Amino acid sequence: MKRLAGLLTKSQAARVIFVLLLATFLTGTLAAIAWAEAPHPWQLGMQPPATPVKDRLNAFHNELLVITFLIAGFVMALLLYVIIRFNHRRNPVPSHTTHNPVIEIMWTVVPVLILVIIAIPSFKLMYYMDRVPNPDMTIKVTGHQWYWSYEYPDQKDLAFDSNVIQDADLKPGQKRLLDVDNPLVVPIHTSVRVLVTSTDVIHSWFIPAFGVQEYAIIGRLNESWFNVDHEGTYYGECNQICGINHAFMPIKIVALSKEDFRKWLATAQKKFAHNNTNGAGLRLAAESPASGN
Ligand SMILES: [Cu+2]
Repeated sequence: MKRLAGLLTKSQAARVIFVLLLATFLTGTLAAIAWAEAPHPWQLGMQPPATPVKDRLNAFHNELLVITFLIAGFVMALLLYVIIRFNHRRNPVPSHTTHNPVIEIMWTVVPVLILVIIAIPSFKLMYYMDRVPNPDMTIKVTGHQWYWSYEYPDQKDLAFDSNVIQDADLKPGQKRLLDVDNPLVVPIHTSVRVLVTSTDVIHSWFIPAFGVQEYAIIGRLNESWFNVDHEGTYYGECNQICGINHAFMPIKIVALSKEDFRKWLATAQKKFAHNNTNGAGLRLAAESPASGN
């Protein structure tokens, strides 16, 4: 140890200590960003993933975090080195060098390479998120000021609106500004194609746990998809400022097993029968089957 201390000057020792502290800080921070089981106050990181898209988004996010920390750490170390080594006291006569072609080429080429390394998985992920080649079912989502409506075109045109539950009507356990009267119900392990549109202004259908965020634009049908891998309730919100009640059009999705979904479908088709056009294209009061409840 004495020999080691003899080898290092004071400034070198300070540098070693700095690097060790930096490494400790970086590993500590990265460990703290590990998964959380459920959302809780002061949570760090994103919601636990419920779809393969979100899985990949999380993995990519973590890779980027490592790259970002490495770059920030490197730049910070360089800055501190310059401050310590070349300050006025230690280096009274500064060098007048203004150009160094090798360094200039390096600090141009290296960032370009880093960006290319990031761009390749990024584009792959974008195409993966874009659409699913063979969807098992389709859901149409329409944004309105200020609620969502959902249609199941392959389930006898099942259709209903989904409105926020007002504060005064909240039952125990229901989440304020997140729970709705009629959630979107989907089966798990099913590739669901989502078609998103709007009837008035631009909205955005955003489900963090699914990694789905799709603009709802008037006269356009935007496409996205998800395949939920476990049963549960997932919340989202309109995340495009769309008017005075923008904060009051949440999204609630309930993912059920395929069997439970079929049961729900049977009741929902009765419950929302008054919305059902049965493919006739025209909604006639006389033709509507009696409502189940
Ligand atoms: Cu909106």
